[in-house]
Amino acid sequence: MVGFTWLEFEQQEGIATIRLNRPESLNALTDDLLREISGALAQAERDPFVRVVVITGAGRGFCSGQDLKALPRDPDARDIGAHLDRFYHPLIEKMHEMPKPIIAMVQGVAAGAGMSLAMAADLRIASQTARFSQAFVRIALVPDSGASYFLPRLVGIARALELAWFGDMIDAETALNWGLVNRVVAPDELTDATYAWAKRLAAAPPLSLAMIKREMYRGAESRLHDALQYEKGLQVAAAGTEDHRIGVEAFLNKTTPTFRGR
Ligand code: T3D
Repeated sequence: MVGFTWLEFEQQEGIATIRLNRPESLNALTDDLLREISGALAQAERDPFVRVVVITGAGRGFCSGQDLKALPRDPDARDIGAHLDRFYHPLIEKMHEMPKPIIAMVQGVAAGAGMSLAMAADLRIASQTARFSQAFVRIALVPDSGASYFLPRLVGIARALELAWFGDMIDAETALNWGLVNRVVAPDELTDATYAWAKRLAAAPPLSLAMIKREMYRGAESRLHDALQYEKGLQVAAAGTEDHRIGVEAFLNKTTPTFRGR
């Protein structure tokens, strides 16, 4: 297993946990940390024993976005487009395309690209302490790292514009009401609630989960006719798996299936 400096990577019972570990800056994203998150995801994707990924932050925050203290003082001295292409885009695309489910476990603040990171996960469970901000406008930037893609899909265009134009912080309850997070739980229940879902997903048929992920994201972008055709292709593949046979047999025999990912 590759070692990491800026995050903790643990693996247990089919669940890989990636914990950003720069708590003094609320886990602000440096190039090194971004490189390590991509590396940890690649490791989790390759490892056949990993079925689910949980991404979270150490300390009182989830992630405060780009480390503003790590930027060159002279804005002309950097190419932000190249920086996004090199460090952010591969990570966000990897999360979106990775066949395994990713859960963001959010405590405290998720701001700027830190909020994008949470939105690029498939599910979000928030502590009552969670807060979300499209902080970009506060430093005269625009939402990046997939925010313009994920945010309107999660909360609708009017709320996406409200969040992006004002850059205000919203609390966990608002995030839940707006559809930005799946669940809000008490701070001391966050870990249990997250790993209860992670364990259920780790025990579910992995090929079905992978196809459901592709199907849902594709469906959200397609016309109905195209979505129906795409669903059909995936369903033909799902029905041909050994796990499908195992699932049907278990149902008929009133037993609990053990899925094999085949
Ligand atoms: O190449 C590119 O730039 C492309 C990518 C851009 C994407 C982006 O993410 S742009 C948006 C970057 N993020 C922000 O603008 C958020 C900046 N942070 C804040 O506004 C506030 O810190 C928070 C609202 C997130 C939290 O406030 P609060 O009061 O809970 O905590 P705090 O005291 O402000 O922060 C605690 C420490 O973390 C503090 O350090 P100190 O004073 O104790 O030494 C603070 O400076 C540090 N910190 C927080 N956010 C960042 C940070 N340090 C570096 N970069 C940060 N983003």
